Amino acid sequence: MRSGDRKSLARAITIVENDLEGASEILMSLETQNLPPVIGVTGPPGAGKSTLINELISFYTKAGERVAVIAVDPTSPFTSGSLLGDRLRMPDHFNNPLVFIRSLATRGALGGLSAKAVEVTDLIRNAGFDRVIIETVGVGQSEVEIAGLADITLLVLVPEAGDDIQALKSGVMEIADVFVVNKSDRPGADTFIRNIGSLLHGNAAHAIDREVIKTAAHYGEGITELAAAIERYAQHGITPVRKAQLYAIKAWKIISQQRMQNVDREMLLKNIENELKSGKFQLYRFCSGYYQ
Ligand SMILES: Nc1nc2c(ncn2[C@@H]2O[C@H](COP(=O)(O)OP(=O)(O)OP(=O)(O)O)[C@@H](O)[C@H]2O)c(=O)[nH]1
Ligand SMILES: [Mg+2]
Repeated sequence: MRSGDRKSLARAITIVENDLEGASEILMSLETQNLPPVIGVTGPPGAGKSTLINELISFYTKAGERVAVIAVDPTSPFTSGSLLGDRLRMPDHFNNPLVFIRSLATRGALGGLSAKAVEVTDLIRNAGFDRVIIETVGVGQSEVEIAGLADITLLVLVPEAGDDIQALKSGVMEIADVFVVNKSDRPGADTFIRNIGSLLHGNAAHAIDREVIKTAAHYGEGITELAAAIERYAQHGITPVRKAQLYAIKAWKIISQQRMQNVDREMLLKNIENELKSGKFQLYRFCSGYYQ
C-alpha cells in the first residue's frame, strides 16, 4: 500500500471500513511523518466543488503528482466504493493512473461523514499520494465535521450567496482556512469578495491571514492562484498548535466510536422495554452496565 499499490489500498480500506480482522493492526502501523496534508473542499450544494477539484487534479497531475480524491456523497447513503458515483463525479480523471477517486458512504440523509472517514482518509494518506483532497457538501454539520478531517479547509462560496454574508452560519465561516469565491464570471463577485475580506480581520483562531481566492472553475480560472494559496497555508498555517487541535478532534471521534461500540438506540430501547416489563428497570443502574 505504501509503495502505491492500489489493490493493497483497496483491501486495506475494505478491512478497516468493515472492521475485519487486522483492521486495528493496519491502523496502528500507519506512518506519522511525511504525509501529505488533507485538503478539504466544502461549501453549499452546487457551488462548484467538484469542478474545482477537477481543475486542481489537472494542475497537480500536470506536474506529475499523484492525487487521491475522496468524495463524500450525501445523496446516496450506500455508495461506498460505488463505481457509478466515482464516474459521475470526476469524469475527466477517471482513467488517469495518477488519480485515485473513492466515494465514502455517509451516515444518513444529512450528509454527515461516514463513521470511518478519519481512518479511510489516513489509509489513503499512507498510500503514496502527493495530494489528498476530500469533497463534502456543506449541509448542516458536515462543514464542521470536515474541519477535523482536513488539514486545510477550503470553503467554496458563490456570489449568489448574496451580499448578505452575515447570513452564513458563523460556524461555517470559522472553519474556512482559505475562502474560494467560485463562479466569479457572474456579477457581484468582487463586492462579495470585499465583504468576506472585511469580516476576516482579527480572527485569533488562525495562524495566518486567511486568503480569499477568486475562481471560475468552469473556465479554469484562478486555479494557479488557488494552488498557491493552498501551498502557503500548508507552509505557514498548520502550526504545531493547529496540528494538536486537529489531532484532538480526530482522537475524540475515534475514542467516542470505540466507547459506543455495540451501543445503539434500538438495542437500548429493546433492553429497556424488557426490563420495564419485568419491573426491575432503574435508569442509572441500567446505564452503568454500559460504562466499561
Ligand atoms: N458559471 C459558472 N458555473 C460553474 C463554475 N464552476 C462550476 N460551475 C457549474 O456549477 C454546477 C455545479 O458544479 P459542481 O462542481 O458539480 O458543484 P458541487 O459544489 O460539486 O456540487 P455538489 O457536489 O452537488 O454539492 C455545474 O453545472 C458546473 O458546471 C463557474 O466558475 N462558473
Ligand atoms: Mg460535487
